[in-house]
Amino acid sequence: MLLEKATAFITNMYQELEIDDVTMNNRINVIRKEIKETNMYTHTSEELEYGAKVAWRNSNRCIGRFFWDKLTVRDLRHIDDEQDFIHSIEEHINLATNDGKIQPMISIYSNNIEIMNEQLIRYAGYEDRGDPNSRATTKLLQHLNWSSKGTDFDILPLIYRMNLGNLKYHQYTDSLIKEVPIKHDQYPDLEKLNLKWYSVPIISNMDLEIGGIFYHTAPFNGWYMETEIGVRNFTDEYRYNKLKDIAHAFHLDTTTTTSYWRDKALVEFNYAIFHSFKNAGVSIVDHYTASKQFKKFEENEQKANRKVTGKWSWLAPPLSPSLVHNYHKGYDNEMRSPNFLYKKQKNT
Ligand code: HEM
Ligand code: NRG
Repeated sequence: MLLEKATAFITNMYQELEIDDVTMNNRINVIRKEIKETNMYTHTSEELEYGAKVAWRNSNRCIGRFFWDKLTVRDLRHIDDEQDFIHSIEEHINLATNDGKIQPMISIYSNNIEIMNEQLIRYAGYEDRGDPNSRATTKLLQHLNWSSKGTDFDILPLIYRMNLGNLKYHQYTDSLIKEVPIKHDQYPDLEKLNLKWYSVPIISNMDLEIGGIFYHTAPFNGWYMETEIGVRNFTDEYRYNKLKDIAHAFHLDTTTTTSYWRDKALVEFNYAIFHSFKNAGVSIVDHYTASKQFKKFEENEQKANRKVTGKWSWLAPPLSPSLVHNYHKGYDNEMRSPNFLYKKQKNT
């Protein structure tokens, strides 16, 4: 089974990269021998890099795939020292943030290291404040004796475990995390809500599968699409739930839904998210541009004779979805390999 998956991966890779058949068959033979002797095989750094890029290309829920080939892949499988690990995570955050000009990046570790965070950067969640999505992680940290300020925006520390040892946490230095205050050029009251968001979404709870091998610790990032923050994180009732406060900052009549205050507030707020990031010099994409880029991706894939798979309900942006092309067509949600997988099944 592993040999079949390895062979399929190597064959795809070598054909796409136009490497000759002799080299390809030699590599498959080496892998066959390694699997026979050890029940495992080891990717070369080149295989890891190509595998991670194609895993992004195959991510059906991602609208950002136009840039799949522009992924910086850090092969960190050799790291086994705790301080080296922490340093390398901080380095990922620093290099990916890149003073605001965000670089798509993935750091791939050995499975002896585990990361418990959902994203490397997230805000804590308490009973009455913060991000409700982080309540379980925050409780876990409190068990580990983490103490925090208890604000709406406490950055959660990195929670990790090495070689099945004890859980530990590491608090990032403040200056490492770039955050963007949210303001609106026509409505100064918005700034008074003191909303802010971190610059870089670095997903750290998915498995990367390449040629039958699972990398459990492989945090990756691109940049935000504005609706992720504007439509979901601040607006969902089970997240920051701020739509009414935001509408008041925009002087809208919130006593009746027929004033369309919810819709109007949502549009202006997403405008504010986008321009706050832009003015702070932090990469972000609006949903129209992202959708146009995705169309280009579809065209590129067609030229390369590959079929684009996708999950429609995730590719349609949650703001004015019918105004972008991908709302009006269907996608096949077939799962390709390499890919990123949930560790535990999520219902979304
Ligand atoms: C999901 C945009 C880069 C892999 C998403 C989503 C958006 C998005 C809007 C949906 C998220 C949600 O609704 O919660 C972008 C943009 C990028 C980018 C604008 C800029 C470069 C990347 C990179 C990777 C990646 C670098 C991996 C190497 C994924 C995966 C998902 C996803 C696996 C599904 C996550 C899940 O199921 O929770 N992306 N993405 N994306 N993206 Fe991207
Ligand atoms: N919606 C989540 C982030 C999910 C992934 N989005 C990206 N990924 N843009 C949130 O924090 O709002 N990426 O790799 O860039």
